[in-house]
Amino acid sequence: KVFTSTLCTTLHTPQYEFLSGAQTHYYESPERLEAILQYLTSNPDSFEIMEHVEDFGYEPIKRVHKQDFLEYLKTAYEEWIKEGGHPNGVLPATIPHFKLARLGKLRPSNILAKSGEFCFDLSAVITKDTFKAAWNAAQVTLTATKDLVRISDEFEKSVAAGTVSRENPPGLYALVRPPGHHAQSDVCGGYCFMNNVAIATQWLIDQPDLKGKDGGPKKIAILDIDFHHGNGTQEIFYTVSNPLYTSLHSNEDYPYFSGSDLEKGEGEGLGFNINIPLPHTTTDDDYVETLEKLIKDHVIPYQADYIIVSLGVDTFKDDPIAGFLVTSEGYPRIGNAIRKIGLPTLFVQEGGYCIEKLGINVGGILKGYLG
Ligand code: SP5
Ligand code: ZN
Repeated sequence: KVFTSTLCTTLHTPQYEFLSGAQTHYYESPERLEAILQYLTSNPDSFEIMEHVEDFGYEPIKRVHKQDFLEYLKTAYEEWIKEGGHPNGVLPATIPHFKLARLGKLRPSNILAKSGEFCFDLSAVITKDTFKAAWNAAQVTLTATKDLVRISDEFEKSVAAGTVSRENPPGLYALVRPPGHHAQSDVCGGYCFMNNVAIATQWLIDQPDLKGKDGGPKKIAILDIDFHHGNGTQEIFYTVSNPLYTSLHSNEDYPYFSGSDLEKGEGEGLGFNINIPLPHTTTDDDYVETLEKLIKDHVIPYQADYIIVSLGVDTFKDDPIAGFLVTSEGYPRIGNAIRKIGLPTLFVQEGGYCIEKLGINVGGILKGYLG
């Protein structure tokens, strides 16, 4: 089952961003979703598209993001225009590296100051409807997450009754944009504003009636297979032991300042943050082998109740802004490796920018998962 909404393709359309100092078109475009949706729609035997979106309100978002940051996302564009900012949208004017600002002593209320305080790069352009778009992506992801609970309960019953094998775990997919894994609790960047996966994960943990195997909250293992490290998801859960955050990503690319395998979590979270940086030369075989090892060594022993996948296909060999040597034949193998974990899984769309192959690559992972 695929959860999406037309708002994912109509809202949030910045005209440009800056890559290596050059002004380019905005790679994180509505066409990305249209391409994926078109592929899934033309495979009706495998995919059922749901356009129903439930409104979970502000609470689940506030559990992950700070109030002043959310307020900023909501009001930034209007203030920006009032101050003479370019209508393309808000981008940082000054990124605070000053000691006093770091200590939190200087927090000017001016939009030009806040644009840097709450954003870490030149790719997260805030337009008139960016808040609404990010809100919508979070709500679609939450809608899918609620259904994950339902299908997971059904799955457990069927397994107990012996009508379904554990080898065939159910799966759902949230087809959303803007993506989320670079968004931290109070900073946007890397095309991300609200961290959809983190919001969904925290919501599952927060449900009072959802009990895990040990009587505590359900346990979630996050598998981040986007080419870039999910600095946002890592930051949000760095000091807790639920969820387990795991990521395979490039060892020499954006966001540069996070993703080292020395980042293992802190306090109660120590050992629950697993980063596996990989070289640009990573092939299908390399990738699948590393993923299977990650699953065997870390994901299975964690004994999670659910898997949430940050699904990026910017690992693709022809991705225009990223890419390992992964081919379209590699994606079904990746999906199959995830299926073998044997747990109900929610896939949430993150990056992937090679429009012509997005459908087959995302579809490949999902089909590989379905078996
Ligand atoms: C969700 C997601 O995939 N966000 C990625 C944002 C990446 N933005 C900066 C990309 C920098 C590209 N560097 C090009 C190096 C060319 N070899
Ligand atoms: Zn990415």
